[in-house]
Amino acid sequence: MKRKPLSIAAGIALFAALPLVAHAAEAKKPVHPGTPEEELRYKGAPVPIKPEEAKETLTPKAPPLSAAQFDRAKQIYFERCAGCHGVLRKGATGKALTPDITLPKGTDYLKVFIDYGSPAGMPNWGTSGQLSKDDIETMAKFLQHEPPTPPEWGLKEMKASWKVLIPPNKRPKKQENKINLSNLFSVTLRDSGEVALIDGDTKKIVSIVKTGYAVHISRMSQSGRYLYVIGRDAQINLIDLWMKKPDNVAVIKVGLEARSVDTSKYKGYEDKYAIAGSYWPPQYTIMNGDTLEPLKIVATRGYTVDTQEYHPEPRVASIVASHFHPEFVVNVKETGQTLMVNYSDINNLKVTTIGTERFLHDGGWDASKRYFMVAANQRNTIAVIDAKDNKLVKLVKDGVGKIPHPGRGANFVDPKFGPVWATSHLGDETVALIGTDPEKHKANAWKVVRSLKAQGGGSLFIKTHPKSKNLWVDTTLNPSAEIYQSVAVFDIDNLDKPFEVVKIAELAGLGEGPKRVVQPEYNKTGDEVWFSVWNGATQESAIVVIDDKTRKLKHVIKDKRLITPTGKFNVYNTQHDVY
Ligand code: DHE
Repeated sequence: MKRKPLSIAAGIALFAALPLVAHAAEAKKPVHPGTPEEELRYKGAPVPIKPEEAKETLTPKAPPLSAAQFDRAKQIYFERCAGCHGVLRKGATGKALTPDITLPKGTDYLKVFIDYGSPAGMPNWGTSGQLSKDDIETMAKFLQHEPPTPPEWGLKEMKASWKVLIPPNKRPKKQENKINLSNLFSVTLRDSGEVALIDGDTKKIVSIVKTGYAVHISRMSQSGRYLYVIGRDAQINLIDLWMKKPDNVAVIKVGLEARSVDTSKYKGYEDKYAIAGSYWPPQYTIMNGDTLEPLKIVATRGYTVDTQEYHPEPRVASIVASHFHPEFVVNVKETGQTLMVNYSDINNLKVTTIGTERFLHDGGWDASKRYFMVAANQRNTIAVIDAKDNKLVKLVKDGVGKIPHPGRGANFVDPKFGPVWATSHLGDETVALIGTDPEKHKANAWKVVRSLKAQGGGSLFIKTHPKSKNLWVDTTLNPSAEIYQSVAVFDIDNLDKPFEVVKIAELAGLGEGPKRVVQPEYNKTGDEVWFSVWNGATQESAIVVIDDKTRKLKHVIKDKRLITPTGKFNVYNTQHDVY
């Protein structure tokens, strides 16, 4: 059946469209009565599961729906609602919407809720003009039926999607190109489903490699040879950087929706295994590092850390590779469990489950790479995990701002408080500096020692480099164009000094469009910092390279192939966890 397009932009990922839509609608009606726009933008992403794949169960007591209405409701639900409420409606950042809750409320109540939204975080889909009266009625009825369940994705499905394009014995024996690989950048081209490999020395595009839909992040193998890229559709592309022109050598789909990938980094296991976490099905998969052959799939369904109730859909958020043990650190969002997955014997898999905090999202190592600092974003908490002793050190709450979003965070030495790891926030303008040295600065360890005030809320990423004295903070999702098109930079040696604003988008000299500035990333030597100027898919985007010392423009990378650049991953810094 031909689907009716949704009102915003059919077929386009809602998140991708949001910056444009919000830009155009800035002066119009608020999309949301009670939740800041920056927070809304981040939550409201569509789920790439095809609605027709989800199995329907009609609930006898629920109001009837025609087959066409049911299809329409599934489509709207996956595109608009599942990102917050979960595919199975068991609740994630949004409330649970299972029939035991929705049936007693009834159609009229649910209609009002969908139409007007709520101060707790529900968008006003009706009064903002995004859903029609008919759609609202359909959704109110649909929510009283059992949630349609997407299919599982086990070894059979993974193997059917798995292709080794060039087997390891047919690959180069040594680097066959002249690129300075350690200063190469893998750049996410979000809406074209590609990554751009850019030579950090010449600033030229070396190759554009096809990847999954709405490609998300890149990670490096320990040796620096293999690049792993994951898309929201859970496709992983393995790229061999030694080839004359770096390209895909293997590909697999580990589920229907995913965000994270990493590789084994412990001594003796370099490049041996890869791991990917999925949002749907809720699971992680361990694969062969050089072929992506799936070896072990482990479900993350289970009990929440606090109320200890069963959650059917706990999504896998960030994953990092431990430097202290042959382990992956796997952060399970909805249950708030951090899993230390030991890969030394994957047939007899040992997993240490560390109860941390619900809504785990992104995070990074402290400078010693012993402590993993992960944001439980909806709990305004940073959980500190000791990867040597495999235990929770602290849930840092006091002084953490609203919705911490560190990316991997930033490590530097505060002149007064010693080594710190820092995060900015989606929900407010603060930057929290947390002490990370329990040996020489014990009194400051695992406490917010300083809270800086940056430009505003809507920050996604923060970055510095061991050789730099600058701390860069973006504000990508701030509602004000002046703020989201520029970044704040602090002087690490003088943190009391006001920050400087650098107008990155203006420096790019682009035409029309939102031109959101996102994710600072350093080059290998730490003397340049790169920013994406993220424009609409049909508009010109750019990468702006700033000289870190002078904070002045060094170079603008423009190319018609640079479509919606977002994350950038310098090979050396990603390989060695330098941030
Ligand atoms: Fe991301 C990291 C999930 C939206 C750019 N993002 C992550 C990680 C997770 C995640 C779990 C940590 C991976 C790890 O370290 O293993 N991101 C999600 C979402 O669920 C969310 C909120 C909504 C969605 O539908 O995906 C989301 N993310 C975005 C964006 O819209 C961003 C800004 C642009 C884009 O390209 O999609 C975006 N996310 C990034 C980037 C990183 C990331 C650049 C890696 C940062 C780093 O420095 O490592």
